Amino acid sequence: MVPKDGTTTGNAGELHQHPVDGGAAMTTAQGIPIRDNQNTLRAGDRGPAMLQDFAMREKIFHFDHERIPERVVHARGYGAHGTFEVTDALADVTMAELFQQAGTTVPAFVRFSTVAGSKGSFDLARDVRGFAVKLYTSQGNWDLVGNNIPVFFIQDAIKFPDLVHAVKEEPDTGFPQAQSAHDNFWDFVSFMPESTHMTLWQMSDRAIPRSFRFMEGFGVHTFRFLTAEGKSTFVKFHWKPKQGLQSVVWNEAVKINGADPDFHRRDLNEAIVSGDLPQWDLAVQLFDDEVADSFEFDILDPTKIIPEEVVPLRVVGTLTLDRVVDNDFAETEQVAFCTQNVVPGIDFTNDPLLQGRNFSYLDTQLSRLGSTNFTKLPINAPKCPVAHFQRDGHMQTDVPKGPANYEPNGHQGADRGPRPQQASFLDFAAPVQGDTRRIRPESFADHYSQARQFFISQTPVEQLHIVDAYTFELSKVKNPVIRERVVANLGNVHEDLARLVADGLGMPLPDASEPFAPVRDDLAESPSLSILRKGPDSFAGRKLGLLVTDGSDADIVSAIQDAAAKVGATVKIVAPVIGGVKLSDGSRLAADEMIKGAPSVLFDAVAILPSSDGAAELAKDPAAKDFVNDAYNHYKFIGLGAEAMPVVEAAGLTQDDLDEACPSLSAADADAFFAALTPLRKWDRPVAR
Ligand code: HDE
Repeated sequence: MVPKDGTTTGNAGELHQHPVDGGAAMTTAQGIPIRDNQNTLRAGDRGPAMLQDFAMREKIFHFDHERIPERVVHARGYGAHGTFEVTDALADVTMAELFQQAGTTVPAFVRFSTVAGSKGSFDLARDVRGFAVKLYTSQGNWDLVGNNIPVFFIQDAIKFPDLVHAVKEEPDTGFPQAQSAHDNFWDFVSFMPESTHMTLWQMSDRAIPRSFRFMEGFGVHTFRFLTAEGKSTFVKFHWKPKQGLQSVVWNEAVKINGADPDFHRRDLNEAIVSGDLPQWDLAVQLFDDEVADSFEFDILDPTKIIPEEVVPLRVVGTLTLDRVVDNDFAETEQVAFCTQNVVPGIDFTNDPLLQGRNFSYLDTQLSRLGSTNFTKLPINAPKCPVAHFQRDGHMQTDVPKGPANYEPNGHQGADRGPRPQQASFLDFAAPVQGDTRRIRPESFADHYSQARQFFISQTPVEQLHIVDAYTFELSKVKNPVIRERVVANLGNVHEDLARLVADGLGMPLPDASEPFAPVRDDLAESPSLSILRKGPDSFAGRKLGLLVTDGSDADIVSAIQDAAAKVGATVKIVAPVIGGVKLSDGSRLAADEMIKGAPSVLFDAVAILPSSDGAAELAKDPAAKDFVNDAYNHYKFIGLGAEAMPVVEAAGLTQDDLDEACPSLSAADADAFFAALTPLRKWDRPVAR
């Protein structure tokens, strides 16, 4: 109500506002200060909303357009900032300024992701993980857009839309979400023997990592390093986690997805925030034409690896993730990785997948970010000078000065603008010949030899996990003809693999399919392909779930906390209620989780330390019984306090089941307990698969 003299009497709505003091003055996006963010301007106390309420209209207008298209693949991801430091100069093979001197550091941004699921899907899908790194170098951004698996499903980019359509939700039903365990994926794969090698990796525990921190990363394709003189050296890029490798088991993954769908992102966030900074070494495999020609496969074929035992890794730098993002949308969602972002001294090869990617990544940004000016967003902007005559376009934020917007030009001085310089990006002078044809070269025809090599390089436990994963996935395939085609392909990989999967599916073993090229069974085992052989050398960076009750022994609890701090591990206190417990000495211990919200799948090992009354209560609690049972069935180490037996027995386990992997706990052996956890799992425990 506005009095005749034009002064306002205030809004009636103010009567219903809770006064909150402090904070900067709130404005509209146009900077106009506003006095009420709760009530739309009304005509009369109970009357209609007024169109003239620009603050309300602007607010809703902006909200309506908050979403941008999610990535067509790798939609679910999590990013962090870091620093990359060169530890071994590569001046002999590349002119890249970054690699001229040990000690050079550049800012980095990394985004980890799953491939198939939507942005809101769960973290522990069985899937390939993206491992995309942007290095902001003095010569522009270098994006190494890799995966945690060193090979790919297809050899030619033209098949990518088919692959992705096949793995995503089926178009008629709209499910399943974030998983390959369905007809369309295996139907496609069964007709694409070139995918077999990658499915071996995908069915291995590599596809259910415990944490982003415990995965390797690979550039996949063969790239080139180039000297200023144009001399080329082939290079493959590897990221090696200093934390060691670790995965979960499938039954655990399924349960983690329910208990904490954000398991991986939470893990990375917590590690960085707590100062336990994850690190990876960047290693390169360097080789020349002669070595390339000596291989039985084509180095341009992205379904092949070069075993580390054949061309050794040279560690050249270290990546440290040291800062979480300030804003998930502005940084992680808007970061635009592009495979074509390479710097002088790095160049592409003719890998047909890489060549297709070099088109796709730039192209997709227009669809996602809506403007060719996406390079101006803070997360994408190079941290070196940028000078060109690209102009205008949606959301242009530059205000270029002067008359020149073309080159060459005859303007003088500052008006003239930038000019191409000699000491700049150098394209490899590749000799090219031959007819233009749509062919798959003969050198790309062997689809099974390296798949076999991968299988025989695994430990027996890992081989069984691969068998189980194929069996599970194919059990979700409704059409038996598809199962038969896949198992027939596996027959070319390894007799045992095909037979065990056929047995698991309850089907007769089909004849192996006809391979396009003879399968080599003489490739040597490559131990570096196993995860279990590359485990950590301590429990550092891992998490112990400590189950306590009122009356738990205060000395042991503090001894465990001290011992954990010494090895760099985290202890999470799990209690019957989130309010915590009163320990034996009368002190209060705050809980991190209540037992009903913290199943043992969230921890790398557990310890059960109830008082005798507490144990009697826990023995009645289904959540506590599952806590023990799952830990046992997932091969985890279980530390037992003196009073823990009733809980263990309630879970159906007997003293006989409690092998040396379930050490009894006293304050004196807390250090020894953590040392015993180093292998992470007790794989020889007799658990039925
Ligand atoms: Fe990607 N891929 N990809 N890809 N890819 C995308 O780019 C594509 C491939 C990878 O965290 C998209 O910005 C084609 C191999 C990662 O933002 C898109 C082909 C490898 C990420 C695209 C491949 C990858 C992507 C979707 C076959 C491992 C996430 C959104 C020729 C070396 C990057 C986007 C991030 C994302 C296309 C194959 C890794 C559509 C056409 C091989 C880690 O451009």
